[in-house]
Amino acid sequence: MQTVILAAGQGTRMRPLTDSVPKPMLPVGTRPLAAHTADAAVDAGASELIVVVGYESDAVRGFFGAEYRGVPVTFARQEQQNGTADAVRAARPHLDGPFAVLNGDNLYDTSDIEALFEAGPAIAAIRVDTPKNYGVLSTDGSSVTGIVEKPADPPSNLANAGAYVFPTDAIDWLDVDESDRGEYELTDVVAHTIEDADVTAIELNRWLDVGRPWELLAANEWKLSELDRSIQGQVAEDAELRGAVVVESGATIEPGVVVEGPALIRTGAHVGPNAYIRGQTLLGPDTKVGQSVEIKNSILMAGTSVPHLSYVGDSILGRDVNFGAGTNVANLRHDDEPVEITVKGNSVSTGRRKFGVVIGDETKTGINTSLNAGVVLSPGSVTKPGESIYRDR
Ligand code: TTP
Repeated sequence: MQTVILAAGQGTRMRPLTDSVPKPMLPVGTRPLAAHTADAAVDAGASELIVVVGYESDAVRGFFGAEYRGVPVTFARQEQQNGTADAVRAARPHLDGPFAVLNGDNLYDTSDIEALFEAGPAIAAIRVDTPKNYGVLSTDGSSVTGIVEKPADPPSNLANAGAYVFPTDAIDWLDVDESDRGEYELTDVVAHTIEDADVTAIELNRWLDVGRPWELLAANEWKLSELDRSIQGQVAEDAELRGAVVVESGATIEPGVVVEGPALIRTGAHVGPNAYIRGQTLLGPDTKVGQSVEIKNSILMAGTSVPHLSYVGDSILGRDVNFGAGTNVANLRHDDEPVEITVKGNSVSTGRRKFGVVIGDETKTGINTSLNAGVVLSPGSVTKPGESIYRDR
């Protein structure tokens, strides 16, 4: 089945990490986020991937190329990010039969996508505790009878999980009206499809919508937990690698280092001597983690250095960041409340008791910088030696 992967969005809630990298290309385990979506489609038998690109499209095109895991890839360009139906409309010239649509920023289990593809017209659903924050489905047995966006009085706790199989006729139903929020929404295409065809709700076992920075951490937690131990790089004899640790070829682990799995040390990374890498950490390509540095449940993107005497917990450091010696991250509030961060100007709870900081690309901190829990720094930020940072900049 032809599968449309939506990867044109601006990822505004993920800023500043998406200032120059499109969200689908942010690292999740060994590959970009959208590669996991594509994997689920390929494993479920996709015949062609039609990847809709827009924002920072070169990175997405460069990653997928003409073929992905033996499946042909076609790109469709969405000129303006006017909504999900508009994005599928960009793919329309390439569609010629029943087709699937997957959000390029969602993680799924392959078996769930297989079930979706087998079901014919179908929509993926996930049971949630707070349905009023989602598109909510009404069902009659396994058939979908309605869909309503963020209802005050939800008809069920089955949320729309952003994965669909449409019948051929739906190619003609993509020209929906503009919604109240000024977008062309796939939900309206779904509503039309429900009226015309029997649409099955496929309940997913697991699903993650990666919209905000802490969800990128959650995505890594998911994908790192699936890694098997593999040591290809150079590891000093007295370094200790516990459990599901992956050290890629071209990575170096110096003496006195302890790594607790699941952890992924990518090619070109240099760790130690005497560093402590704790579980669910991704050290990206060409990162450096030096003497007496502890990193826990964090993502360090390509080229980033934390060379001396630092603690980094539950944090995301963009590309080519440099932490001055003694830079430390707070990841816990003394009142034990969930850490909040600012997303598009609003303070939002991460829902996490432990969350550190989000650091834009090419930031440099002065020595002994203290970064408070929930701080977000824009790309290219600089802090002075000894600064305590409580506010985003
Ligand atoms: P969203 O998560 O709604 O949008 P986004 O990814 O741009 O993020 P944000 O809201 O933080 O700005 O989009 C859901 C999926 O649809 C996602 O995979 C991106 C894709 N998309 C497009 O391809 N084109 C669009 O015009 C929109 C709005 C989304």
